[in-house]
Amino acid sequence: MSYVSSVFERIKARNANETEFLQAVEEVFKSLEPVLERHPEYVEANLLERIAEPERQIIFRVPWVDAQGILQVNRGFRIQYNGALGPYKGGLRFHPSVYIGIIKFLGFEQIFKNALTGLPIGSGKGGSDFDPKGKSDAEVMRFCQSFMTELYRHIGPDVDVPAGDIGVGGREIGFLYGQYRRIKGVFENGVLTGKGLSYGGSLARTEATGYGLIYFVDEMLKQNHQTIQGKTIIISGSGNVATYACEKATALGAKVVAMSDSDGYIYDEKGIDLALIKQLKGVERKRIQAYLNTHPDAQYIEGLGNIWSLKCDIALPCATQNDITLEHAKTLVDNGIIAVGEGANMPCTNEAVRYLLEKNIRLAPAKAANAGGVATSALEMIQNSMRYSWTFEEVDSKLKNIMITIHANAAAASKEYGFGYNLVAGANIVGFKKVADAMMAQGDY
Ligand code: NDP
Ligand code: 2IT
Repeated sequence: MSYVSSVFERIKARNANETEFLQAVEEVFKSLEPVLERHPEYVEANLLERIAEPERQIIFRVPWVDAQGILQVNRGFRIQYNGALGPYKGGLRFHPSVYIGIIKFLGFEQIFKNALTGLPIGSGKGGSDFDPKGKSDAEVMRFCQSFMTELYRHIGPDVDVPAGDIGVGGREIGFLYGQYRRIKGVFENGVLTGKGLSYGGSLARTEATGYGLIYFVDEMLKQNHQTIQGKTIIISGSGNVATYACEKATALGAKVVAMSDSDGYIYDEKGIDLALIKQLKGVERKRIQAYLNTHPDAQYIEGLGNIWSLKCDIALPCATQNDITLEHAKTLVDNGIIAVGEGANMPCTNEAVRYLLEKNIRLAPAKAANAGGVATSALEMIQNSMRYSWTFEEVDSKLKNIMITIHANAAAASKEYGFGYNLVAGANIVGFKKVADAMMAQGDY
């Protein structure tokens, strides 16, 4: 059995039932065989097994009182996965599906993503099985305060810097920071990113993941002498990433014809009315179906998977993991797709990834394509340290350069290690080598 296979077998045995985590590990390990052949020192240092094991996992009780006065209990998580490159950095996800396997897969992906940004950030991830849907602002505030009452002792601007992810946006980060400041008694705003502009947030952080995704996809298309202009695009999700992917794609001359939420999708052949999506999903927190109230010509179709049966040039899954299965990938290919850009984390199953690559579809992998969010979080940390803010244009231009550089580095590594133009392998290799070298240099055993 090869070194990679034997390590993977041990990881499987030790983390049975954590399916999403094992899926993420398997996908990364597949790219690393040629790297390990050229670098026997990584094998000697058992680097694969070390990198897959989190440095620290914190699981805690989050009690809070709901609007009816009933005491609710949720489970909180923070995984400090790898600190070789900098303070642990990564988002918090509030969603009822959250369990250790989800947080671990996200934290594992974050190691390589954060390394790809070229900025000094290690990897962390956290969250809770709390469901913000249907909760009042006051309930969300009480939950966030209780969550931070335990979390504060584990984080800090030079220790671990959480941010948003599914179910955690500007409102939640505000409540979390308020409680951190109250408990610590210091104005230490570099402890969280994705903050409001009034207390140290960075301009363009809200837009960064979606904009960065489009910069990356456009760069990928340029390798084939194409651009995003004039392309028909389908986006799953209608949250932070989906919204700003839609905004930038539209600004660059593409037409987004469908977006979704967890209940179903809207198809509007005239092009999605993004101002309305922002109002419905971002401000009013309604279901996407309400789009029909003002756009009766559009169609609403229940169920998430169906969105990939629509004909398009580019698919941008920006909702959640395992959104595009092998069956969906086959339908997309049959319908003439040219590219897939992963805005969400692990939105394609491993079988879908393999199939799309086999069919020569341009695939922008999540670790690279959605790294603009965390990269801009790192820019927010830099601004907080300087006690100074850059303009929107300054941050946006740094973001664009970062995305173009990630693309170039991933493409070069893929070629160097015999994968041709395969950004999935290239991104895994660049991220892995950077962290592996830092771990080797620091001993860490
Ligand atoms: P939001 O909470 O803002 O939006 C999530 C969107 O996806 C909503 O439309 C939601 O629908 C839908 N969705 C969530 N979970 C499911 C599910 N289980 N099934 C179907 N639909 C679902 O999250 P973000 O936009 O921040 O995150 C989207 C993805 O991007 C995630 O994979 C996240 O990890 C990733 N990401 C986010 C970054 C960021 O900066 N925010 C950075 C990099 C990656 P509904 O409204 O019905 O819940
Ligand atoms: O998956 C991700 O990269 C994020 N949710 C953003 C993390 C961050 O720290 O900005």
